[in-house]
Amino acid sequence: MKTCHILGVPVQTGASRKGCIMGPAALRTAGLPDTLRQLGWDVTDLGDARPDQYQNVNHTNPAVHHLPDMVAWTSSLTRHALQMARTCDVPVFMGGDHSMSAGTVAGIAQHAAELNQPQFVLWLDAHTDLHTLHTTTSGNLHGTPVAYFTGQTGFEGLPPLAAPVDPHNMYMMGIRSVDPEEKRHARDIGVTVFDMRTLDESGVIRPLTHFLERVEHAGGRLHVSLDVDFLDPEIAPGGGTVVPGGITFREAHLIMEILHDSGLVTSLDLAELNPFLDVRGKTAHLLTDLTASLFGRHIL
Ligand code: B3U
Ligand code: MN
Ligand code: MN
Repeated sequence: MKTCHILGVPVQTGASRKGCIMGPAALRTAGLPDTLRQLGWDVTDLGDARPDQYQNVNHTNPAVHHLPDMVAWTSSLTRHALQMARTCDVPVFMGGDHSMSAGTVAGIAQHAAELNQPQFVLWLDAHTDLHTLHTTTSGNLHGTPVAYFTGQTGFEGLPPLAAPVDPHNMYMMGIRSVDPEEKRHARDIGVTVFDMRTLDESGVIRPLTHFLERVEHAGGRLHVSLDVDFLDPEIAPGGGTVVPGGITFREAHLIMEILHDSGLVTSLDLAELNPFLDVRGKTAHLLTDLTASLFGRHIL
């Protein structure tokens, strides 16, 4: 039986709106752990993580806020993620705002380096989250994890990375809100962005299978990071930075089913669920159902 360890990550200081702290509780209420058990997985819920000790860190960019929180969460989550990756088949991180991924991906990538396998990341999001501490104008640190874990400069005060993810192994889907500095950055470092125009023109299957073939060919490990705002706000209202024109219900399930069938996914983030903004648990249930599709739920 395949094993899955689930960790709650109640962090909300990377976002501008409060509420993501309740994300793990909402996903448990929606039945995520039991849903995976019913699909035949050996599931252990590790409870909620805590940040490490806070330290005084300042930054020259006055917009940046809650940097000590991100530092404390990143060091804690890097350790947790590494440990979980060593001890189960598929770690799942229930956020929590997307600043969580600075730590989860750093730890997961460290494990891939131990195994001598390349780490790939599929970033499912309306945003590229490619700011550094210097380029962010909102100062909301959930807009920075990708630049951090791909090893870009401009993260003074954050833990040094043991194993940065190669930007060429970084694929993004659903992108439709990108700041000018992020655009430049994406181009400069060579991440692959399947924006909404690409998906409208070609559908979701072609870019996804192209990506999965690359992962398979490279013998890579695959981390999926799912931000609530990847999805259209009509089906997923429970996010703090929703953007119109997102992925539909059917596209989202199809993506998860294709990911499952590939057998390549080795870890998962569920980020940015804000139950305070959700409508009767709709988004929490959708995330649970999408995770079920990723873990092998079939219609027939
Ligand atoms: N790029 C903008 C908006 C944003 C990024 N990530 C989220 N929102 N969730 C920023 O604030 O950095
Ligand atoms: Mn995000
Ligand atoms: Mn987003």
